[in-house]
Amino acid sequence: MASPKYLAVFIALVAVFNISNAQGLKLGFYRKTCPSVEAIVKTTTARVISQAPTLAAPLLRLHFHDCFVRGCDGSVLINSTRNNQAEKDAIPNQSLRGYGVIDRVKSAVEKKCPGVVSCADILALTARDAVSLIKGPIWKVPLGRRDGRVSIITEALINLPPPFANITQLKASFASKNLTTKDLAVLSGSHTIGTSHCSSFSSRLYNFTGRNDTDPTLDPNYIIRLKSKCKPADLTTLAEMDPGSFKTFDEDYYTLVAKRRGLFQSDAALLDDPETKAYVKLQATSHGSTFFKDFSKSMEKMGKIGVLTGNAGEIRKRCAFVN
Ligand code: HEM
Ligand SMILES: *[C@@H]1O[C@H](CO)[C@@H](O)[C@H](O)[C@H]1NC(C)=O
Ligand SMILES: *[C@@H]1O[C@H](CO)[C@@H](O)[C@H](O)[C@H]1NC(C)=O
Ligand SMILES: *[C@@H]1O[C@H](CO)[C@@H](O)[C@H](O)[C@H]1NC(C)=O
Ligand SMILES: *[C@@H]1O[C@H](CO)[C@@H](O)[C@H](O)[C@H]1NC(C)=O
Ligand SMILES: *[C@@H]1O[C@H](CO)[C@@H](O)[C@H](O)[C@H]1NC(C)=O
Ligand SMILES: CC(=O)N[C@H]1CO[C@H](CO)[C@@H](O)[C@@H]1O
Repeated sequence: MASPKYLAVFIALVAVFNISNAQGLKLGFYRKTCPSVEAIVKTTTARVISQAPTLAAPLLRLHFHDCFVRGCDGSVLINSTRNNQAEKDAIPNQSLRGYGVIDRVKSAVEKKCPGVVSCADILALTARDAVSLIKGPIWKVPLGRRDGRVSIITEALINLPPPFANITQLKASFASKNLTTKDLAVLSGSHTIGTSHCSSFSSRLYNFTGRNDTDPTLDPNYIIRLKSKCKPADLTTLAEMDPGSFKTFDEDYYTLVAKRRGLFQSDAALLDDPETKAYVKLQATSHGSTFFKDFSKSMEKMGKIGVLTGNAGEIRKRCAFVN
């Protein structure tokens, strides 16, 4: 009788199937446990964005910073404690905003379905809704992320590419998250919204190689304009990344980069690789013919990085604290 052997194979298959199932996110994950979650997130986000459209950018960036450090597990939201310095306190995070919005959305969801929806899922939904509310694309957000219990300051520095990263470093950073060179070109288009502190790019204006020089890859006319906005050693002024339309999600970013007016070295670096360069030129000349479609696809991929599912992690009650 071969049945014990078949039984073993069957059990093994079930185990494998269950594991791979547990690792997947699902559309409508909360259909039974919190059917109104997407509506609550959307209404609350819309209320915020209609009053303060500039908050859409930081909400999108929060999701990115969450996903690139320990996966999309809400770890970016955890506060430091006496014994632990969290991601929040790392240099790249010092310019993050929007935590209050996430808390507000989470409270609204908790009121309806206490202890059910993770902060990581709320972050993913809020980022999506915020972008779509400022005329950006809308994308599917499969749900079922669980919240992590760990947030470590040094991991933010290691995992988030700095604004002075070159193309090799950027491609490697994205590849380490299973994102492609195309995803890099596409997701960089996020810089069509939002603002940056002068300090994130002022070396390009004043001291590029330590000899009081400028970055030769930056349009000299644009340098004049940026210098009038950002004085040397200015740590507080904010510059619009896509001047004139920094509150609207559009394809202008690629027009700027193609004109050598990308704000960061990491933006300019997209012209240093044949694939990313071709993408920039295509979107610049075709008025973003495929940008929204591409962006939706890449955001869905980003939202799946290193997620915790099944029984892993927890559903945090308050996003700033592990339970
Ligand atoms: C490719 C590598 C990337 C680098 C080096 C980078 C770097 C930066 C820096 C330095 C800032 C300005 C922070 C400040 O000084 O205030 C910024 C802002 C921003 N980034 Fe990125 N970023 C990258 C990719 C992304 C991705 C993938 C997204 C979203 C999916 C994103 C979304 C944003 C948004 C929306 C802002 C504006 C935030 C605000 O207005 O507060 N970035 N980024
Ligand atoms: C978490 O820390 C932030 C500053 O990093 C602070 O503004 C906020 O009040 C803290 N949250 C709570 C609930 O203590
Ligand atoms: C990118 O930066 C790394 C580290 O500084 C350096 O080793 C590499 O040569 C640079 N690559 C390019 C293409 O500039
Ligand atoms: C990338 O994909 C590999 C192989 O599928 C997987 O082992 C790894 O965990 C993934 N990394 C991330 C950050 O998702
Ligand atoms: C310019 O950079 C060099 C080398 O990093 C540094 O020693 C110098 O202090 C900087 N100059 C100014 C004006 O910040
Ligand atoms: C750079 O500029 C600073 C401040 O204006 C000046 O003190 C320094 O001597 C200059 N350094 C060089 C190498 O020109
Ligand atoms: C929003 C936030 O938590 N910002 C923190 C970033 O890190 C600095 C110092 O490391 C803190 O002072 C900020 O509160």
